Formats: sequence, C-alpha cells, structure tokens
Amino acid sequence: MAKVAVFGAGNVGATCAHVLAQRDICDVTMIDVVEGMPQGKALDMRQSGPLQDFGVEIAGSNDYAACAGADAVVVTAGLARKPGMDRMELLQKNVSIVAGVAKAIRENAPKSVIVMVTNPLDVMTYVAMKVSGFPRERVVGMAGVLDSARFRAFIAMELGLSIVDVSAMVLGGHGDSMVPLPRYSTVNGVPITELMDAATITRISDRTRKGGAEIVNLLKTGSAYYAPGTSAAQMCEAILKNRRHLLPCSVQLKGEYGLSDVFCGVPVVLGTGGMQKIVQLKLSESEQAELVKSAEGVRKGQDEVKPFLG
Ligand code: TXD
Repeated sequence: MAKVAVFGAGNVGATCAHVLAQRDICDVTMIDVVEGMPQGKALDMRQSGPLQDFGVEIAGSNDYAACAGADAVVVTAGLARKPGMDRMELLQKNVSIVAGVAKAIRENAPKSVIVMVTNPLDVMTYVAMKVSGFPRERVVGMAGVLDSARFRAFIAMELGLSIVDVSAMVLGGHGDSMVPLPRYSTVNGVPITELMDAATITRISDRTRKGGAEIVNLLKTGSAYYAPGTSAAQMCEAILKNRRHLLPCSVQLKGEYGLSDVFCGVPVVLGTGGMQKIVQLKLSESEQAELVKSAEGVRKGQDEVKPFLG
C-alpha cells in the first residue's frame, strides 16, 4: 500500500488525511508537535472506516521520522499570526518550521514528492525545495487546484449548472495577484466567455482572488480547510496513481513563461515522480503581464526568506 505522510494535523492536514483515507488509496500518517492530537485524530478517523467502507492504516505521531517510507508528503505545518506578532516574525517562524520538516523529509523519505500547503505558499515551496535538495519535479505547491476549484464553484453558482461539468484554470502566485483564465475555463467544453458577459466574469474572477479572505471573514477564527485539504489530497492521488492530471501547481520555473528561478502556479502534468511536464499555454499580452507581476511578487518573498535559510 502506498503511504502519505501529512505534517501538521490541524484543519487542512486532518481534512487531507481523512479525504485520502476515504478514497482508500494509501496509508496515512499525520505528524504534529502537539502531543496526543495527531494520535487522537488518527484513531477517530480509523473509527469512521467501518461506516465509510475504508480500511487503510491511519496513524498519528509526534516524531518527524514517522514520515519514513512515504511516497508523498503533504506539509501543512505552521503557525497562525498571534496578536503582537509582525509579518516578518511570523514568516521567520514558519520558514524555520518548514525547513525543519523539509530536512526530516530529506532524511526519512528521500524519494518522496513534497506537496507544500503552508502559506505564503509559493515562498514556502521554494524553502522546501532549497532545504530538501529535491529536484524541482518533486516539490510542488498546492494553490492553483484550490483557486481553480473556487472559480469552478462560482461559475456553477452563477450559471445554475452542475459544478462537476465546470473546469477552470487559475495561474500565478497564491494571493490577490492570482490569474484566473476565463478563456481556458469551460462548462463541458463550452468556454465560459460564451455563457457569461464580461462584467460577470470580472466579478467572479475578483471573488475567486479574494476567495480565501471571504471565508476567513465568515469564520472569524481560522481559515478554509475543506476545499484546501481536498485539493492537497487530489494532488496526492494524481501522484500515487500516476493519473497524469493537468493541474495548476506552484513549481520552480526555469525559463517557462519567460520566468526563471521563481515559483509560480502554472499548468503541469502531475503523476508518478511529481511534476512530469510544464504545459505552456499561449497567453494574451495582458494575461502574460498579470502572470509576470504575480511571479515578481513571489520573487520578492523568496528574497525576503533567503537570509533565514543560512
Ligand atoms: O492554498 C493554500 N496553499 C492554503 C494554505 C489554503 C489553506 C490554508 N493554507 C495554509 O496552510 C495556512 O495559511 C497555514 O499556513 C497552513 C495550515 O492551515 P490550517 O488551517 O490547517 O492551520 P492549523 O489548523 O493551525 O494547523 C497547523 C498545524 C497545527 O496543528 C500545529 O500544531 C502544526 O501545524 N504545527 C506543526 N506540525 C509539525 N511540526 C511543527 N514544527 C509544527 N508547528 C506547528
């Protein structure tokens, strides 16, 4: 049986673990610093097995070495901002957490594919690649799958059509500068540009860009986790089962889309070994300009964390 290790058994990590277990495709081990918590959640999830017809092994641990033998490792470990903590302080703390996790992955699961989730997503994916020393194919960031799922949901809500018929593509860094691509978004093959006027598309593209904040504002404490956890699980399934899904993922660019040495969400083929190929779409001038702007924001972030990496 394949194995997925999930660092951080909080909202997103536990949701991802449970979705993977429900799909019955791999054993799952959750690893967290909080004593007893990953073990408790693992037991609880296991007890949902007989009711949901799955029987994979689910474990919880406080030992980083428990990721040994994992085929894919999801990293959601991180701290939320506390009152009085400034952005740089939080960034430094989270870089050190992700760097510690990446080192443990390098030592215990040297052949695995890392699926990064911790924010700021594209910058943390960079940190994971730098510290693990893995080739870029095996370090992919989860953002585009979630942002596209949000766009898909808003398109379906707007049109009153089945959500499963909608496919959509959102590129760029994870944040307000992400780049939804209406021209490459369809309902069963029909471009949404044929089904909605430009003003409506602009409105739901904006809502997608602010999709995370909309949920934070409603929840009051914490942020979204059902769709984020499921998005990470979807990426793991593509990797474990060599599904070769075409998904937007944050990967290091080396000249693709005219960008180099920067992490950015682009369409990739995801399967065994992680990113098998970067697909180069023909972008319009304005789409390309938006993508470059978004990637340059990530580059600034990469430069900010370099001093923390030693
Ligand atoms: O699209 C995306 N990439 C995102 C990213 C979508 C949603 C959430 N996104 C980010 O994922 C979010 O901004 C956070 O940086 C992470 C995790 O979000 P979550 O909502 O799951 O946060 P929690 O519930 O606080 O969980 C984090 C867990 C928590 O249980 C901590 O105890 C644990 O991380 N933690 C650690 N685990 C292992 N090792 C260390 N050092 C550690 N430190 C904290």
